[in-house]
Order: sequence, then C-alpha cells, then structure tokens
Amino acid sequence: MTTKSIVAVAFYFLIAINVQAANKSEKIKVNGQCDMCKNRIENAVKSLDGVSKALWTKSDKSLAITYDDKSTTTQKIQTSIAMTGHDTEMFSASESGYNELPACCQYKRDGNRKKNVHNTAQDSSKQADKSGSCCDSK
Ligand SMILES: [Cu+2]
Repeated sequence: MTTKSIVAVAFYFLIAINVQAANKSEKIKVNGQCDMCKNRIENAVKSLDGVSKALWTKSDKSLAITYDDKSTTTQKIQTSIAMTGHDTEMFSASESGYNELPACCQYKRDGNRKKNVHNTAQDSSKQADKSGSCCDSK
C-alpha cells in the first residue's frame, strides 16, 4: 500500500464515522390513540431542525426518529411532542395540553407522571365530560 492509499482509506473511515455520529436513530414511546395523533406527533417532530424521519406506529405507540444529533437532541424532540399534549418516555404533557386534545385523542395516561414540559396549575375545571365518538372507530 502506498502512503497515498493509506491516507485515502483513513480519510474514508473518518468520513464514515462522522456520518454515523451525525445521524442518530431512536425508537421512543409516545402515547397516542389514532391517526390524528399520528399526524400531530409526526408534524411536531418533523417541524424541528435536524430531523429527517419521524414515524409513529399506533399499535405499539412507538415513534421511530432519525435526527442529526449536532442540531437537535432527543430531549428537544420529546419536549415538542409533549407540548402538543402527548406523553413521551421523558416528558409528560401538561394537564391543560392533554385536555385540549380532541376527545378521541385522549389516550389512557399511565399513573406516574414524568417531568411536565411546562408547569401548569392543575385546572380540574377543564375535566369536562369529553366522551363522544372517536376518530379511531371506522
Ligand atoms: Cu388522536
């Protein structure tokens, strides 16, 4: 091997490592119910800089994301999801954020709340009856 080709090979690996480091893929749990939730969740993520993929799956409530970890973080992504009213692995949506979801989108929350994304007064006044037809039923 000539020095030139060694340099070329080294350079190639350097680039390969860099590309890998920049693009991170993750699967996170995001609570939701229906296709409306899917759009809401995916749009919240896709609107962020550095996100190249966001795919939410209803059956296992998982969100597959690919993002450039130099321009965004999983925290940022999960924060903006929680802001739309959906609980993620790291953050819980605020009570009011959750209550503002259409009735059909109000997924069952698990009891243990994580960090709230924005702090809210517990407005129990908004716990109105929101039963009704769900967009899930086809
Ligand atoms: Cu929904």
